[in-house]
Amino acid sequence: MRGGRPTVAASDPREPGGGDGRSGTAIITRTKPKTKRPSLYRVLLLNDDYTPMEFVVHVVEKFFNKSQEAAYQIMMHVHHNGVGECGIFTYEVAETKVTQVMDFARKYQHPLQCVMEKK
Ligand code: TYC
Repeated sequence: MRGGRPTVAASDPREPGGGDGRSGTAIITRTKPKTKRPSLYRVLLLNDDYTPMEFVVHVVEKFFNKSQEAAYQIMMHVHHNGVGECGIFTYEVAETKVTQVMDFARKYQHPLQCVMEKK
């Protein structure tokens, strides 16, 4: 787990008189830097009957920085299972990948579909 238990300062009831004389107020101090992990999104390719296999392999290499071998495996996974993951990204990066793939497929008049889903 991340984040630490906040420290409570001042007002110690064991102190003679039962406290610091400041009417039970306490200061909560943060013990760790305030960091929030961004939500992550899977970018998926969907199968269709018309987009050539070589085109899909090229797309996966070009936009997801995969080797030809890895891209071929992903393409075949999509071909056999209907859907497959090309990568996991923060929202804006995932959105950019989807747009790039969809624009590229449209340019070559292939019906290839690319979508993102929250992890
Ligand atoms: N099913 C396509 C064919 O047989 C190949 C293909 C694979 C298409 C993956 C889209 O995301 C895809 N030509």
